[in-house]
Amino acid sequence: MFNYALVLVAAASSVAAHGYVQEIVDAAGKAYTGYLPYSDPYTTPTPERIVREIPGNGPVTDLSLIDVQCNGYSEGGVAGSAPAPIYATVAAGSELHLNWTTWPDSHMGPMITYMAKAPSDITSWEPGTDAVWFKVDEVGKTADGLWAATDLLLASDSIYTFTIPASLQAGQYIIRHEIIALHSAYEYPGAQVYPSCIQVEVTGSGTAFPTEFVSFPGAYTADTPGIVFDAYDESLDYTIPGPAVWSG
Ligand SMILES: *[C@@H]1O[C@H](CO)[C@@H](O)[C@H](O)[C@H]1NC(C)=O
Ligand SMILES: [Cu+2]
Repeated sequence: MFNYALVLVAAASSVAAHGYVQEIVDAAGKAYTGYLPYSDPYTTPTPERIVREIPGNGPVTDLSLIDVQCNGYSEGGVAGSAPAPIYATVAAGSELHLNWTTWPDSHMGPMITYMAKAPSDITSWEPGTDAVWFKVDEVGKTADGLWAATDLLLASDSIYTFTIPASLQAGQYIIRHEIIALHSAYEYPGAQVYPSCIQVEVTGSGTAFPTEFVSFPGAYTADTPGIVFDAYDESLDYTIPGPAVWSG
């Protein structure tokens, strides 16, 4: 049984602690509301979103779970990456702006974006543990010691922007975007992964497609560079986890 007032109190007190993508804006300025974990489940009729359902604003720390794919949880009511009912249409080569809820400045870390092409209808596809993901963007720590999250994200009004590779072949894709918070990443488990999966149809006449892919779970383990890291040692360079960026 859910007590709505208690849920609201819990949401209000934890919003300050973590976060998720609350809005997606395309290059033409069209805005799509993200999956809102503290209101969508209690709204009738259920709002249709382009973002796959997440349980809340908290992180995934066990990198072996399907939870690390789209932030759906493996235990309880939501499948690991249960499909969303609709998708956005975006042109190859165009920018997408991902609007995060206010990110706590204690949670420093990289922001990384992957894509995976759906072999069939995106609104029913679950990649499971298949190696289908390729990285299209990453931002870690600058030479000046500024982190993607929180420094750069806060400086841009909580908007993270990346470009759909211009030569990418058309089709339906999941965009898997994440912050990995490193404030307690001294050992494993410790790094906090905050993934979101956004469903899009990419248009254009491109023909390019990568040849190397990773899986989620699978891409990150305790031994992956950048998962265990002392973020408070400012002398350290940071290696962003995962494969090289594919830019088409
Ligand atoms: C981000 O989304 C929220 C909720 O829709 C909105 O209030 C806010 O203005 C957006 N931020 C920017 C910079 O557009
Ligand atoms: Cu937190």
